[in-house]
Amino acid sequence: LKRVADDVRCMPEEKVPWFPRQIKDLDRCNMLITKFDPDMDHDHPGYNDPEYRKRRAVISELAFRYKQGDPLPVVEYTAEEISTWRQVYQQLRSIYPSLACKQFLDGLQQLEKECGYGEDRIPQLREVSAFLKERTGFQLRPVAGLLSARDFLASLAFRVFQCTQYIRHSSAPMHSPEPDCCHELLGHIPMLADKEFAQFSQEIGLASLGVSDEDIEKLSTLYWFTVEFGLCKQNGAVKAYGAGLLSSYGELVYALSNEPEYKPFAPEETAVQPYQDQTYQPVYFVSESFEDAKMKLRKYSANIKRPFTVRYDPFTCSVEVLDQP
Ligand code: HBI
Ligand code: FE
Repeated sequence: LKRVADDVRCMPEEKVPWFPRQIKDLDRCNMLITKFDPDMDHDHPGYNDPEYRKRRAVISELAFRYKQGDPLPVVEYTAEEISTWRQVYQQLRSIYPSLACKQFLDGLQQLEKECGYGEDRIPQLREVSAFLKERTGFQLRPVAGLLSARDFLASLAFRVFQCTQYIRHSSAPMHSPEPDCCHELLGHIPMLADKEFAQFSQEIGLASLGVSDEDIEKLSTLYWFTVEFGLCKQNGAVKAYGAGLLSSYGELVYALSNEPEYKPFAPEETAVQPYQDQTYQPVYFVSESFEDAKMKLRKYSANIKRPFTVRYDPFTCSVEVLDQP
């Protein structure tokens, strides 16, 4: 294997989009998509609430200023914010035992025991990141909102999860058009404490580095139907592991009812399935296991056209770029 020089003249296909090589480069992966944010989206429950928008601006600023390696910012949440969290926590917590997969329930139980999870306070990213680092090597970094798929996926290659720190508007505790801390802390974090799932997430990230916009779109759709809305079989029953489901009472109940269509997870097909970001999914994909999903994803990724291969070096937290053998 030959190392590819950074100099683009050495690359036959010059059109390889920039991608982060070192964990520090994630400071440049900060392209926000504003379509669901409360300053832009007229349907956002906080659009007509100047206080809420001011609060969001303060918390956004913490994320904009953050550089890799800085201590994670601590937010002192207000009584109103904690009350929103409590409602979300109580309602979801009551249905997890029957609807969530085993890995999620294990992770959540550990977080409740060791990381201060509970209905009375909103966990801080700093303590959650330290917890994950010990379990699976994942760490968090603060982000001000929805990121571009390319930037979001790239961070996963480094086992970095970009995490929002604000909470949804108090008038709509059961729904948020954009990711918020309820979605991250309840939906994503318990799963990221699972080794197999963490590996799966990093591999989607590695597969995304430097690929075309079309391939980003497909990987993003795969991410959507697995990490966000995935179902899996467990002891003969179907359970939820997707964070979009595990942070939405309504869709979690719906996804595991008789109403939606189920299809077996098959990356080639899943990657081109149209999806919904405004309402419930019309179809969900069911994995046999994370092991199985990971193997299928690997096979899919190996077929993505890229004039080089990448390998993550955990000692230096960097991506090695190698010529195709
Ligand atoms: N940005 N902050 C943030 N959180 C997400 O979960 C997220 C994102 N950007 C894109 C995205 N998720 C996915 O829908 C895929 O496009 C990768
Ligand atoms: Fe998410």
